[in-house]
Amino acid sequence: MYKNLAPLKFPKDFLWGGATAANQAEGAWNEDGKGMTIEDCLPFRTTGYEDFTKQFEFTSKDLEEALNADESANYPKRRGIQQYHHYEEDICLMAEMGFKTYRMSISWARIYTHPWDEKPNQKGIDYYHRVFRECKKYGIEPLVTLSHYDPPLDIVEKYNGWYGREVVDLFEKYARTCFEEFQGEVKYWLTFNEVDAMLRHPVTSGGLIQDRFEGKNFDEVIYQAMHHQMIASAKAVKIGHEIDPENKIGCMLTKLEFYPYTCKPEDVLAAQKRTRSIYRYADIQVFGEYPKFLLKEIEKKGLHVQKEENDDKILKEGTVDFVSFSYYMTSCEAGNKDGLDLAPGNTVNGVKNPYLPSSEWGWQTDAAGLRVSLIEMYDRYRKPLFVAENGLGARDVVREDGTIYDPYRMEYLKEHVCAMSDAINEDGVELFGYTWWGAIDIVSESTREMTKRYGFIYVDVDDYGNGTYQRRKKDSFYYYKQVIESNGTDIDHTKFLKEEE
Ligand code: BGP
Repeated sequence: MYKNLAPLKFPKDFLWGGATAANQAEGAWNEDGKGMTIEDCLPFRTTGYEDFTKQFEFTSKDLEEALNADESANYPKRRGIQQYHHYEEDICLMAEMGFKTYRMSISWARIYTHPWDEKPNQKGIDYYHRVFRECKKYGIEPLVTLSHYDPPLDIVEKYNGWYGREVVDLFEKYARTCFEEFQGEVKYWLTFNEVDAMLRHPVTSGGLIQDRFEGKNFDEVIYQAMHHQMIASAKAVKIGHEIDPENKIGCMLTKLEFYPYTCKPEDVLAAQKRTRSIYRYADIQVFGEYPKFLLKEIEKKGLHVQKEENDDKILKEGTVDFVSFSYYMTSCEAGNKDGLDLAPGNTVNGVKNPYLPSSEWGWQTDAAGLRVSLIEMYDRYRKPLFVAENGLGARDVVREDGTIYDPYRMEYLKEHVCAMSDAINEDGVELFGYTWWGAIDIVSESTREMTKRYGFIYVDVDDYGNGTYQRRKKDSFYYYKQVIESNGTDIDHTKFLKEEE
């Protein structure tokens, strides 16, 4: 359990809040002119993934099945938690906790039914105006992700996802529409969620279905698609600044931290290499050019990444204002993993750390690792940092009296607040906000379960869509309210502790 070294202290305007993603929360997958996304095609599969690399396997056959599925089929992202019809209630509950900010995403397919449409889908635009109006009502600052794992299915089918260079222009049009339509309502933006993730799960991040690239080096396809996303991100940043100089636009990466399994130099080298790999693309978004180690990797793999004449200039002109990231857990890495226990993490497998506890899904909780990560990223980027995702997925139980007693979530939050405070007050890190992942229970990205619950607000729906969708405050709802009210200084959770049932 991480204990803070220095007295707890946060900047007076620290942006406390919570996060969701359109594809995991909105539901209403085919309502009011929304086009299909790849996420609408991911079926629920019995869980128990020990190997996280398997969770995103997806073929053209799976796509065919999804397109021909009837109402009885179980595609959890199609229903989410029906936030499309509950957003007022959800935002009101967030306001009750005292949120200063709400990180959410806009679904491209809701803004343009088909990405090539001349005109945007007015009903989709109107929905987000309503959401931002609710946020404003409570003084909650939206932090909006333009692309959170839900590329329109149209680009998958017509351009093979982000592999097609045409998608850059389509995304630029979408980004421009968002910046123009929501000017004055939104000033904090992120371009791509977990920008490095395409290298681990290309289907949801890039709309890349491997069997559609017969005869091609799929590695090369991914690096090409990543290049297109980098160009799109840079163009979006430039447009966002031109349309509203008030806009603060950040990148967002999956902050994974790999500790050397032993002090053997080979383990140290292996851990450094694996941790460094997550910075490949955030480096481009921050520094406006490919880092040497990524160029070296592309060269050594013998890959060819097609660039267009002005691409270097576009990257240089589209660098971000701040760096945000997701952080859940840490792993170990070893030069030789034979015989070592592996442990799953956020879309990765690592060597199990014998000194850390594990969640029911095997993710190893490590608040000190958040402090390590903050130091590492601030030293690397020297830009303001924002924790865009941090949270604990757990199996919550509704007790006899209807309450949901979740001391494990309070403890997780408590120690990560301590770690952030020390990073700020001991290590000089500039950190300006924190959004807990999932502000409210939502469909798990990797397993598509509801059982893996993150929220301070319980939603009555199960893995199969059964339930009332009624919202209910968990005990941790009141704890987070206390943490926010005290600006992170009153983290004592003992008054919330009860007898285990
Ligand atoms: C991150 C995603 C989020 C969220 C989170 C938790 O990778 O950005 O969308 O899902 O992981 O993961 P999961 O939902 O798989 O437990």
